[in-house]
Amino acid sequence: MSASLLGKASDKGLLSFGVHDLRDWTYDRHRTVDDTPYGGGPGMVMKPSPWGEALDDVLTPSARLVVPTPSGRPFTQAVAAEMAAGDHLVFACGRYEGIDSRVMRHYAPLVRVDEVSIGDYVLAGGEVAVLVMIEAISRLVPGVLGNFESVTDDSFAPGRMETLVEGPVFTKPRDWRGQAVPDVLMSGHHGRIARWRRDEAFRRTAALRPDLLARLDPAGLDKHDRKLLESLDLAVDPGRVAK
Ligand code: JAH
Repeated sequence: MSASLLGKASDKGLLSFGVHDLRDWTYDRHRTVDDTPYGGGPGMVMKPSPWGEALDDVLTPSARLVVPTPSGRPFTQAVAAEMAAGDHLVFACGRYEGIDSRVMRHYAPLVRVDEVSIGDYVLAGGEVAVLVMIEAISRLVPGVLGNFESVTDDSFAPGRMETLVEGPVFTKPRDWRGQAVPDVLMSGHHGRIARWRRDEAFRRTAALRPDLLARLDPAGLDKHDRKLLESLDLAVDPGRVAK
């Protein structure tokens, strides 16, 4: 968090970060944070008491509590944007099999509590997921990116008519190891370039993210879009693409 984009944002005073060691809120010789799960089963669960002591100290009335877990609601660009609007985020990183569920319930009446997942895989703990979220959230804070256009132009940026993944991008040289940049990008025809990029975005989305295509708003499709979608090998019926 002291490197690159986040480090610069923090140097500029746009954001600040703090990190805490949960064991600072343990009072036994072994600084115990885990115990065996009620009901049996493998692994260990994080004890509620150190979390309660820590969060009582760290949370503020305007804070939001964010808990990374594979069983959380999906962390999306829209969630990142919503979190970027907040003034204080507290991330509670679990280890082992996770945090005693009563901790999240205890704080829910006091602050906004979100259990979130950054994807369907299991990490060794929440820390890396939190770094991912911090980066996604921080770049949406005004001034952090420097280039406002890069935020609004994002394929996942909320408020866009359609949500497609971006097509391929190219830079100099025009020819590289036997591959030329597509002619249309060298043509200077801005309308044709925009259309080509949109077609490529549809093709790539159909191939790799049929889930996104299935959620497309039909109001955002013109005749050309519909024809292109019909030509694609879709897992879903093109007539239903926009549900
Ligand atoms: C693993 C606590 N969605 C990614 C993700 C987030 C958190 C965890 N795993 C994956 C995790 C062990 C303990 C959290």
